[in-house]
Amino acid sequence: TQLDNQREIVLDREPAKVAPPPMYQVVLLNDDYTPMEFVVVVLQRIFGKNEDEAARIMLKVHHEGRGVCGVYTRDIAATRVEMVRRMAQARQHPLQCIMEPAP
Ligand code: TYC
Repeated sequence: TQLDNQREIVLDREPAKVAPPPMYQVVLLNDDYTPMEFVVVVLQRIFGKNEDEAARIMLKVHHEGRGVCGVYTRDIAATRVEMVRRMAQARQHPLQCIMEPAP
């Protein structure tokens, strides 16, 4: 709190620990139409994966129905979800991307 912070200054204590922000996982969902190569490019461009890791995540989604692309603070997760949606829309692919609280 503000009062704790003032006491820290006056008494020269260590700062109170602050709570870590809530984290969100960005999840890709499988569908029957989006090309595998497009999903790999999305994972490379938007989530910074190398080709091997991107292919691994894409195949996990393909086989299991969903897969985590990364875990971020709320705003960064929301921005990346929107970037995936725009990239998919631009090519008319039905690729779905969601965010959910990290367990
Ligand atoms: N199932 C798609 C296909 O067979 C590939 C795919 C993978 C689509 C991952 C979406 O999130 C996805 N072409």
